[in-house]
Amino acid sequence: MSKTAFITGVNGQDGGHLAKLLNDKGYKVYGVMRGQMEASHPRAQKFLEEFPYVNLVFADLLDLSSLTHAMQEIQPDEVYNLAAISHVGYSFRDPLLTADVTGKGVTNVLEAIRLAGLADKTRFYQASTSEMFGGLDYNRPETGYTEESTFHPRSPYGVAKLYGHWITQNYRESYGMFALSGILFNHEGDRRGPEFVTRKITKTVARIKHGKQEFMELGNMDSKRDWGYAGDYVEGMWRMLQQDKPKDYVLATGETHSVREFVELAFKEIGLDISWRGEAEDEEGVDQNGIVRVKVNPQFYRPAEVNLLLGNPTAAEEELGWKRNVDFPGLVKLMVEKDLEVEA
Ligand code: G4F
Repeated sequence: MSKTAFITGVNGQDGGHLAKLLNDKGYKVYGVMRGQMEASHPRAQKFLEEFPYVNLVFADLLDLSSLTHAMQEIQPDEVYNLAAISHVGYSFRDPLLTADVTGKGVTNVLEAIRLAGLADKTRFYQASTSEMFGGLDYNRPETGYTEESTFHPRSPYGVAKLYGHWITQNYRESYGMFALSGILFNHEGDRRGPEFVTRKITKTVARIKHGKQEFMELGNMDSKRDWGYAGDYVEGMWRMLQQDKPKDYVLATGETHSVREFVELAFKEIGLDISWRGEAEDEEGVDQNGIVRVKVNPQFYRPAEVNLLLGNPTAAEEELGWKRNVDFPGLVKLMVEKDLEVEA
């Protein structure tokens, strides 16, 4: 008998990668799309063109009854809670909605599983995040954050995710549920939304190559992230739920790179060498022909910033046999190549 999976946030970046992975593994896949949409809604139609094997469920993370009905009907073996307000910058503008969706929404999904009488059957994955660590000097180990590192979130998003992380642990301890969190460092790819810095850069580089734009505007370019490929990370999510006992894991590459380095590599893909002049808000990236390609716009700064993220995936590698396949240059290349096609 094939297993049944239920994915919230199925139309997000990770949702798409995971739906494909689970379908390839023979799962029957259900995915939640938010709100009162019908299957005939253009957004649902577009999604189904790419993922015809996903059974769409119209429920809402803020609505416990819709989730409970879905659990009763579907009786999933595995639930992956990927839905969230996931843009850190946006969470400063709408901290309460972020708390409701990204934080309280996790309890709604856990409660729905429990109320449907599935606490002993259904395995639950929570999408926790490296944003919970906060990147502050005092809690940053030389070898990268692990499952044991201290949390100090630096955004309403990070705070809401930390609530989701602890409530997952609480349901595991209180009700004996097979509930765990994957603490994932930044993961990107050709399904990434353009509001995130990597996709914004690769999309703009492609537009510059095709003569549609002359330069890009960015915020903090000193920020460093541990960037991996989302397609590799969903395999790790699945492996976590196949363990004998529920346990949280970090997924990361173990390397960290600045936004500036990402910019340089992306421009190299279209034959432009960027050099830098000026400082802080006056910094500019100039190509070998003297044309300004990168400017700083403080509009993209955040009220509090996570300056450096570096993860240590040793436990996941040793205990789950997980490893990433795409390295940093490979990630930049695949994203630029995709955007060169899209923007052509
Ligand atoms: O791409 P970002 O918006 O991702 P961020 O904030 O690291 O969050 C992502 O990774 C988390 C895991 O650690 C996830 F939990 C979260 O959901 C999301 O997927 O920004 C990366 C860095 C930041 O330091 C930001 O300040 O890039 C800096 N940045 C500089 N200029 C910019 C820009 N970020 C964006 N989005 N846009 C800019 O123009």
